[in-house]
Amino acid sequence: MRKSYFLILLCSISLSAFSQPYGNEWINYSQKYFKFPITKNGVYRIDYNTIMNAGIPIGNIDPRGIQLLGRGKEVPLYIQGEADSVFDNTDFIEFYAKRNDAWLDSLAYDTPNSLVNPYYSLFNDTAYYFLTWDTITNHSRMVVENDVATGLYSSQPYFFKEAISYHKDEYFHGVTNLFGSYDPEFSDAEGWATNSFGFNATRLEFLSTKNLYLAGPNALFKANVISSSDDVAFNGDNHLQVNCSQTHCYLILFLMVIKPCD
Ligand SMILES: [Ca+2]
Repeated sequence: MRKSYFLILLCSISLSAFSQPYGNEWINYSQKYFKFPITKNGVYRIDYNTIMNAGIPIGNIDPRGIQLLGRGKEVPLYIQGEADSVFDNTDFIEFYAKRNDAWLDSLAYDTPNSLVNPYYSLFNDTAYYFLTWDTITNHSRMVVENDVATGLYSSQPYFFKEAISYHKDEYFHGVTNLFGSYDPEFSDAEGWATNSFGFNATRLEFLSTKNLYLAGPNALFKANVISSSDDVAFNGDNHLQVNCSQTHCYLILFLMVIKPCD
């Protein structure tokens, strides 16, 4: 009877493993991939000498077949001089790349919406990008605009700009049990935030909104606030209150009074 249970369990694990993707299906094992780290958002250029020094046989590669992959997607490229199918020593590759923020971290949480800081990764700020090539000549490319009549456009009175302020001062371990142990999974209120502040303390945060256009529509304000009070053994858990007015928001930490049991 015990053997029967064992066989059923093995079959179950086997079916489960084959039915799920591994996450590396994007790799074509007949191609070579050169990987490089990105730690800062921005526009990057890879020139002929850099490619040669990396050992990529660029003399044998049609630049139209060059492809860049990063953060789970193909990255649109601008390749100067690729139309002649030869990567000359004055040609180059340009692209926009982003470091690793918390774009994938929500998957580590029991509840994805519990992600505290979407701008700072729990693990690493380095994203690796992969350069490869094949014989296909219609990979993702930047659309080149040659519009010279910019004077015909009228200027806009305003535009929306995102101002972001985030902190990575202290790591909060999230929900604890009655014994103070942390959940092994990533849980509510777990992640990087400001230093903690206690009862009756005040915390001020300033967000720069340079060149504010007052005649425009209202701005949208969003804040992620976590509370990690675990003071129940002495005074009862603290509660956090967030208040916003037309001009500013403020946080209040107040004490929950525990009514003694009858
Ligand atoms: Ca060329």
